[in-house]
Amino acid sequence: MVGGQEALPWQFQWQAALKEEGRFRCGGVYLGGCWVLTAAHCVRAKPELFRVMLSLWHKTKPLDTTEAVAVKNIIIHKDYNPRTYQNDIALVQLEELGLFEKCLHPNPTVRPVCVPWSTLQFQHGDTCTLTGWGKNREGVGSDVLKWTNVTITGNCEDHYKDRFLDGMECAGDSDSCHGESGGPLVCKDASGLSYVWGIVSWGEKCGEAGSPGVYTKVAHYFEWIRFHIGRSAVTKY
Ligand code: 4AZ
Repeated sequence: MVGGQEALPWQFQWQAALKEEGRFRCGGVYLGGCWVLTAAHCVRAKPELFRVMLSLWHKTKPLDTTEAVAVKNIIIHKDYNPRTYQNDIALVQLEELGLFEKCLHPNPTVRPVCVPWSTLQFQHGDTCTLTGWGKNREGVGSDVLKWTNVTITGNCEDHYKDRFLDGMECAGDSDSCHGESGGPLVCKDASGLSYVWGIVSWGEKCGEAGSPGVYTKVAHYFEWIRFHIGRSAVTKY
């Protein structure tokens, strides 16, 4: 992340981290039940190789509340295109605990974010919050979770031309960078509810004025998410 400041432990309770073979790979966001949302380009390996970390703050030093959960299944959008990054979205289904139909121990430090149901809920000019452990301007990843405000922008077609495709969103001012991928851009509605508006996907630079970061526009995939989670997340949470 270019700019931004360190979060407090437990400040962003929906934040997830994906580790692959024990190494930090990407961000993610908890949707409730046994489901975590991330970018498709983050999870191009077998489920067995991943662990989802929740209630994590320092990348390598877990808190007492940190949970590391195995992955049962990964659902990558069938139209994900690794060349264009279109449909860069994936659902990570967590492994259940023992006999219970639950994937987490009771943990008040982990809470889900809402999934936006309409692409009109937030718009150009709205300020939202990006969180992650990605690289700063010097190319160094952060040990502790950081956050920054970003503004949803409308100038992406102008800037990225035909690389800006359906299901993508742009945001600027502060910027995401390598290591933030899969993590959330969260917007609050007037009543204070938090929605995952974007998933960090790609960009040509980090933190250059006039070169916005590109996000997967989650509202565009509401039906896809609902189809795959079905009633499981709703009934189990
Ligand atoms: C990356 O390499 C990356 N500034 C993520 C986001 C952006 C650029 C690069 C957007 O994962």
